[in-house]
Amino acid sequence: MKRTTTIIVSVFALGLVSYAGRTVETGYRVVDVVQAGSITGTVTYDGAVPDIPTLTVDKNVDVCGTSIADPNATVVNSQSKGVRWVLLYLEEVSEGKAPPERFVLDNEECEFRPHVMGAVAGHPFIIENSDPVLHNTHIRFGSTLERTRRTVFNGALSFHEGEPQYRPIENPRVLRRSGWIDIQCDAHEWMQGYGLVLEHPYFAVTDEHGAYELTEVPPGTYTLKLWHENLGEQTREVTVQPGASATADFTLKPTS
Ligand SMILES: [Cu+2]
Repeated sequence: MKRTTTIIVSVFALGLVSYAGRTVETGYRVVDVVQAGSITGTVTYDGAVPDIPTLTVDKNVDVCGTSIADPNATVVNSQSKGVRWVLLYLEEVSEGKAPPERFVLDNEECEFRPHVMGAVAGHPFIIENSDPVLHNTHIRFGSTLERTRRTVFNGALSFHEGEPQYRPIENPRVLRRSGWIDIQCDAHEWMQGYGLVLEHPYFAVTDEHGAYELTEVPPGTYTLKLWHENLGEQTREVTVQPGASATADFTLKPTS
């Protein structure tokens, strides 16, 4: 899996984010976006819709079931050919809209939900466990192909046994710097997810129809990047006119 990490270098510390008593310097400043525009589009697959392999489960089958759809498979909508779990993000945005209050990764039905996500450095990152089973979420910076992978979170997530409903556990953690992250469950080897931590909130992940939208974008010209775990990366220049919506559709081809 190829990943580009050039986006994450910040030369100027423009903003400070304070969370849980810690302060994180970032290269991004929150401002009122004047005449904001947006970038929307669809990512479609140019090829036969791939089958999703079924994996056999032999652990915690009472909760996880005896099989699970391979979470690392390429997910293509059979009608629209839209590709799900494609991450799109802008490079080098120095100021703009406020990030969401928090980012949530859930362990649910023995999968990571979402499978691919974006987050903003220095902002609350919540790991939940919605399953009545012990999960062990392990987050590392860098891709699985890199040898120097630093663990940023490694924690067993228990559950509330004996209650009529299991409550989510909230473990607020701060991802203090930007970069790609791998998310694995050390208890269930099929559980895998990916994330990109940025200094700004201009990213989106495609839905089940391959659609995405970047909202409240300050007018200007940007480098829009696309990443899919199996289908690679693309880059495109996109200009957002004041108050207007720009369209950027992509096509992904099968890898040989
Ligand atoms: Cu697990």
